[in-house]
Formats: sequence, structure tokens, C-alpha cells
Amino acid sequence: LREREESGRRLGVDADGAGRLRGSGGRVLIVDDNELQAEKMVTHLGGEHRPVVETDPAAALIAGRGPIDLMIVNVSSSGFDGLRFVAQARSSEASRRTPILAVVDPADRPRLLKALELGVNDILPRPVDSEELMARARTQIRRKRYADFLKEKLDYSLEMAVTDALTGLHNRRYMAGQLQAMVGRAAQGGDPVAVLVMDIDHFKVVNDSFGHDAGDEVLREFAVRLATNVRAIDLPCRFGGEEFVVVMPGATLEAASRVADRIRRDIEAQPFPIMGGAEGLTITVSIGVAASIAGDTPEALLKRGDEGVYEAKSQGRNQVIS
Ligand code: GH3
Ligand code: MG
Ligand code: MG
Ligand code: MG
Repeated sequence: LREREESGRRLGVDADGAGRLRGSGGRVLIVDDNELQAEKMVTHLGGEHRPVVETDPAAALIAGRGPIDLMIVNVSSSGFDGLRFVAQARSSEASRRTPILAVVDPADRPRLLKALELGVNDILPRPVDSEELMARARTQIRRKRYADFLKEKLDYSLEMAVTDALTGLHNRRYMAGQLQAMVGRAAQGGDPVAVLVMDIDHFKVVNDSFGHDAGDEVLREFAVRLATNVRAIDLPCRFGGEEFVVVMPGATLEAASRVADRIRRDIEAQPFPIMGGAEGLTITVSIGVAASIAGDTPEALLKRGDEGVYEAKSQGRNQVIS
């Protein structure tokens, strides 16, 4: 969650992308076995960027999967197959979006055309002119930075769409989608799925006695306890308010009930720390457990879990009903 928050803040500060697009040089990987030509490019680029040279295409492929802003590839080399290198770089997920400048002999039409077909971003004719090198490199690096910025922003938005902002757990929308798929598979004879539906007991009292911020603190701590008491494949979610749901793929009613009781005991046993409160607050939770049956729907499964919660409340709270 902290990572997400920092990422969000970073995006906020750099909202126009200007901060990261201006000034700072790029990491340039020069793939060329013509050492004289490579050294000349290093000299020119070095004033503004951070160039490194790889003369061996296999080593260059590995280097290209690292944090590189631009690759300059000699595709007219007789020593190695530069076009093959370009194709390989383009087919690897880690280097697919890295811009490529192809250094090519203008007389070598077939290779020039092939390079463009393979998706190089620009062409640098040989012999390489230093001003042209700098201008084309700068353009590609700037585009790459902006594309990275947009991708980070998009990833952040996508994550926020499925995440509960207060607790960092999955949100209800994400849970509903996952549960739909799992119940569908279970109904067709696949793995069963169980849900724990939980509602914090007398939560209103926490807010009324200690304030809404203290209530939020309790919800966050509750989420941590939840997440640390379930398996990696389980989906702990905030359903809304002080209600939480854990989706447990593959779990039987018995297995899910055992987990539910472990959570219930953990919540009750360790008082929740609250701001300004010398002593922690004892919190309890009521949990309804339900497992998928033939012909089930996600709504019906959750409803059975919810009925368990209702029964737990009416029997005095702080219990698990399966
Ligand atoms: P019960 O044992 O019957 O569940 O009692 P309860 O007080 O927990 O139930 P009720 O549904 O009456 O109250 C839930 C309270 O949760 C009311 C609402 O103010 C509070 N709440 C809902 N969402 C939030 C939130 O995001 N932050 C805080 N601090 N409080 C919330
Ligand atoms: Mg409630
Ligand atoms: Mg209630
Ligand atoms: Mg409640």
C-alpha cells in the first residue's frame, strides 16, 4: 500500500511528465562490433546521455532487458546479424517497447527496408553524422520517457480500480469478478470455492467513542489481520463499510470454517491500537461461512454467508456460523 501511495504521489508531482522528460540523460545501449564507430558514438552521446557498448549480440540482448531508454543497433555489420538482434529484442517482453535506432548503410536497401519492417523506430545512415545522431537519439528518448510515464499512470489507475483505498485490500468490484469466474467453474464440476462474510461487531461504538479516524485505523488493522491469516491464493476484500469478504478457492466448508475461527480468535485476542489511546481496543467480528454447491451463483453464495453473519449477530456476536 505504501508503494502505491508513493507511486501516486510521484505521479501527482510529475503530472505533466515534464519533470522526468526534461534534462536527465538517457541510458543508451550501443550494439555494434565496429569498435571505432561505437567509440565515436559514445564520445558524442556521452556529454548528454549514459552510453554503454556491447559488441556481442547475445550479451546485448541480456543488457537490453535492463533499464534501457534507447538501443542503437548496427544492422549493416558483417560480424553479426543485426536484423536478427532487432527481431529478438522486439520479441522479448522486457525490451519490446525500447526504441531502436538502426545504423544502416544507405546503399544497403534490403536491410534498410527489413529494419523498418521489423519495427525499428528510426534510421541512422552510415557514416553516422554526430548532429543527426544526437537529434534522433534525443527524440526517441523523450518519447520513451513519456510512454513510460503514461504506462505508469495507467497501471496505477488500473490498480486503483480494483483496490480498496483505505485498506489496500481488493475492492468489492474485483471480488465480484473473481467470484463469478470461480463459482462458474465450481458449478461445472471444477474446484469448489468458499466465502467468509464478516461484519465487525458494534463498530458504530468505535466511531462514536473515539472518532471516525480511529474507526479507520481499526479497519486498516483489521485488513492486516485478515490478510495475514489467509493463504496466498485467497482473496481478502473490503466489501464496504466494516464488512469484509474472503474468497477461498478450492476450500471446503470445513477448511473455510477453520480459517474463519482462526481469524475470529486473532481479532479478539489482540487489542487494536488506536491513536491517543493508551490501551488497545478489543474488537470482535461475526463471520458467516458458505461453500459452493451445485447450481450456485455468486449472489446466492454470498447471501448464504450473509445469513451466517445475521445468525451470529443474533446469537450474541463474536462467532462463526457455517
Ligand atoms: P453490528 O454489531 O450489528 O454490526 O453493529 P455495528 O455498529 O457494527 O453496525 P452498523 O451497521 O450499525 O454500523 C456500522 C458503522 O460502520 C456505521 C458507519 O458509520 C461505520 N462505517 C462504515 N464505513 C466506515 C468507514 O469507512 N470508516 C469508519 N470510520 N466508519 C465506517
Ligand atoms: Mg455492517
Ligand atoms: Mg450492521
Ligand atoms: Mg457491524
